[in-house]
Amino acid sequence: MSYRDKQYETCLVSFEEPGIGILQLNRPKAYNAVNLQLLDESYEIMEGFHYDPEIRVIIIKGNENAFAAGADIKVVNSYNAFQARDFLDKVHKTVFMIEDNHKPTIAAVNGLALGGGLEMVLACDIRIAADNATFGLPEINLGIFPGAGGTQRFPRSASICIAKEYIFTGEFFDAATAYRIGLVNKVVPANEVMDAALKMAKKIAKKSPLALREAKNAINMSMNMDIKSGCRAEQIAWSMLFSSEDQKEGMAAFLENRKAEFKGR
Ligand code: CO8
Repeated sequence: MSYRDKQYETCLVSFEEPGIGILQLNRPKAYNAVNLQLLDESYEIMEGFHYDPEIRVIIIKGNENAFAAGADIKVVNSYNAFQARDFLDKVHKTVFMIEDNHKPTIAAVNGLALGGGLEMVLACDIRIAADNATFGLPEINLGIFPGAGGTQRFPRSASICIAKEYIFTGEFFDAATAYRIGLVNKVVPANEVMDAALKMAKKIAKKSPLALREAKNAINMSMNMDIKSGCRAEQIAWSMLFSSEDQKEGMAAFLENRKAEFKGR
C-alpha cells in the first residue's frame, strides 16, 4: 500500500499544491518525543516522498508546542548498550533519509526542538523558526550526549565553539539566538511559520527538480569532501543536467523572455 493511502499513528501526511508533501510529527501528549514507531513511520513517509514523482518539496513540522522533544526517555532509559546501538541505527536511517532526500526539505519549527528533535531540524535543508521556538541539546543532563548527528551537524551549521558550548552546558536557546548562530534561515511570528514554510516551498517547487536534486547533493557532499573532489563531483552533476529537458526549457525560456515550465525530465 502506498504511503499516501496509509494511516499512521505517530505521524500525519498531507499534501499542498504544487507538489508539496507535509510530514507532521504527531505525539502531542509527549511533545512528539521520538520512539521506534515514530522513527519507522517518519522513515516510511520520507521514503515515500523521496520516490514520489509528484512531490517536489517537503515540509516537516510538529505541532504548536513542539517540533519534537528528542528521544522518548521513557523508552530509551532502560536500554542496554546493544539496544541503544540498535535504536541509533534506526535514528540515523531516518535522519539520513531526511538529509539525503531527493527533495528539498523545510523544517517548520514551533515550540520545542530539543535533543533528537533539534537533530532532525539540523538534517533539513532550510529551517524556519517561530519566534517562540526553543532549541537545545540537553542530553548532557541525562549523562549522554547528542547521538542523532548533533555533534556533526551543529558545528557545521554554527561553529565548533558554539556547538561545544550548547552541547556541554545543555542550555536551551531561543529562536533569535538560533538565527544569530546560523541554525535557522529565518524567524517569523509563531502563527506564520507554516505560511512562511509554504511560501518558501512554493518558490522552490517551481524550479527544476533535477537541478534541485543535484544542487542539494553537491552541497551536502561539500561537507564531507576536500574542495577538489567536491568540485569534480559538482562538474559531473552540472554537465549531466545538459541531458535534461529542464535545462533546455530553462535556457530556452530565458532566451524567449518567458517563464520556464520545469517537468523534472
Ligand atoms: N521523552 C519522553 N517523554 C517526554 C519527553 C521525552 N524526551 N519530553 C517530554 N516528555 C513528556 C513528559 O514525561 C510528560 O509526560 P507525562 O505527562 O506522562 O508525565 C509530558 O511530556 C510533559 O512534559 P513535562 O511535564 O516535563 O512538561 P514541561 O512543559 O514542564 O517540560 C520539556 C517540557 C522541557 C520538554 C521537558 O519535558 C524536558 O526537558 N524533556 C526532556 C527533553 C530532553 O532531554 N530531550 C533529549 C532526549 S535524549 C535525545 O534526544 C537523544 C538523541 C538521540 C535520539 C534522537 C531521535 C531522533
